[in-house]
This record gives sequence, structure tokens and C-alpha cells, in this order.
Amino acid sequence: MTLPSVRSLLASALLASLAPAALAADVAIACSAKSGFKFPDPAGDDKGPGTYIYPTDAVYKPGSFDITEFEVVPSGDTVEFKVTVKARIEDPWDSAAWGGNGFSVQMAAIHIDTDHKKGSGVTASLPGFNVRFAEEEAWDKVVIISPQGPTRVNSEIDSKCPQWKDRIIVPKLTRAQGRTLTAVVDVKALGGPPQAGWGYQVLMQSNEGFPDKTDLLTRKVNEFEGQHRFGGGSDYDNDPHVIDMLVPPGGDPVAKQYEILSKYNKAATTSVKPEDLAVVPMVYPCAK
Ligand SMILES: [Ca+2]
Ligand SMILES: [Ca+2]
Ligand SMILES: [Ca+2]
Repeated sequence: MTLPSVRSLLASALLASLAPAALAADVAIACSAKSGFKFPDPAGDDKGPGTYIYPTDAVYKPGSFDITEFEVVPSGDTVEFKVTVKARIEDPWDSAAWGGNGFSVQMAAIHIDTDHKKGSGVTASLPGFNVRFAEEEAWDKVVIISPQGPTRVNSEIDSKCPQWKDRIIVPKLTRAQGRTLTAVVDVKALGGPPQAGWGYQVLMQSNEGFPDKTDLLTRKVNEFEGQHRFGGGSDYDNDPHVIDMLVPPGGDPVAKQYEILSKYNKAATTSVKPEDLAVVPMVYPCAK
């Protein structure tokens, strides 16, 4: 049955009994039998909390950090994670010259909650993202999509967040084609094939080859944009260094993202504590 016909059936049969929020949530996220799915994100919300501006250098083409779809495709012993953006993905910094993966400016971290259990997993974000997760939505695994080769990514993990080494997955293969970044990950690295109850959050960043000592290859967001700095945030590490992300279905996804990423302590400057940071939600596309 096609989506419009499902919608019209729903509308005619159930309109009177459904709350508006339930109808809005009906964006039909089709889950495969193996808990693969496609999850949409609106175009034009690549502004973090609504205020962020791209760096001024011409390599940061409009739409480069604007997630339009996140897809999980289980296939035998591997799982493909696909993040599609609004712009054609290019390689302006010639990644072949530094052992990279065929693209340059994007970086994405796919956080996965495999047990949806309070007190299990990590509530902090990876270094440089400046957000956190709720106790009951803490992440258990994270897949890093970076143009940097595995040697560089692993050495960054070893020096900046070795405590999460077992939870961080550097894909066996990372590639870009058209507007889509794809990471191929062994099922074994995930601790098993994707389950219907798993939650996901894709945080979009930009690959920084010369990161700050506290940042895992992420690019900073400052008050004012610069040649290689995002603007519209703060010069400190209290603002979310997240350009785009997913939000749970229901309501206006753009307004919801801006609200979520605006909730950080603007007064916290030099000594930022975990509780000062914005809390980002997981989405559970296949949960019953
Ligand atoms: Ca988007
Ligand atoms: Ca900042
Ligand atoms: Ca978004």
C-alpha cells in the first residue's frame, strides 16, 4: 500500500480519535525485517540552534552539513550507515594525499543506544561536540564517519578519549558518493545486528585536520564565523558544536532542533560543566 493511501485511510477512519501529535508522527518510517530503516531530516536546518553560519572559505559549500536522510542497511555480517546531505560531496583538500577516504569537509558521529536503559552507556558526547545525552538514552556505541584514515582517527581516540576505545567504531570502510557518506561496519563491532529497540543520533560536524587538544577532529563554532570557523555560537565550549542532527518524529522538526540545541548555559565560559551542555535526544525509528 502506498503512503498516500495509508494516510487517507488513517485520516478517514481515525481522524476523530487521533490526537494531532499522533498524526504528525505518522511520517511512515519504514523498518525492514532486519531493523534497517530510512529516517528523514528536513533541509535548511544546518544552523545548529538556528543561528550558526558556515565558515567563509569557499570549500564549505551551502548544504554540505545539511542532513536530509539517515539510513541503516543491515546486510549479512556488515551494516551500512548512510548519511545524505543537501550538497554534492567533494574532496577539495585531496584526501588521497593524507590517506583519507575521498572527501574532505564533513564529519559525522552516529551515536547508538543499544539497550535504552538508565545508567547504561555514556551520557557525555565525544570530545568537541559539546552536548550530552539523557541518562536513559546514553549511547553504547558510536560510529565515526570521517574523511581521515583509520590510523589518524585511532590515534586521536587514543589521545583524547581512550576510556571509550571499546565503544567507538572506526568503520572498516568509509566512502562518499554523490550526496551520501557511507560507513561499512562489522556486525561484530556493534555487538550484534541492529535491533528494533535501538536508538540513534547523528551529529553533523566538519572535519578539522588541526583540531584543538580537546577536540576529536571537530571544527569549532565561535561567536563570529571565520575562514575555517563556524559562527553564531560562542567563543567558549558551552555551545553545541553540532551543525545538524536528528529529532524524534512529531511536531516541527526544525523548531524542535533549534529549541534542543539552544538549551545550554550561556553564562558558562571558562569552566564548562557537563550540566551546562544541551541534551540531545535519541530517535528510535523501529521501536514498537
Ligand atoms: Ca537537515
Ligand atoms: Ca564555541
Ligand atoms: Ca536536523
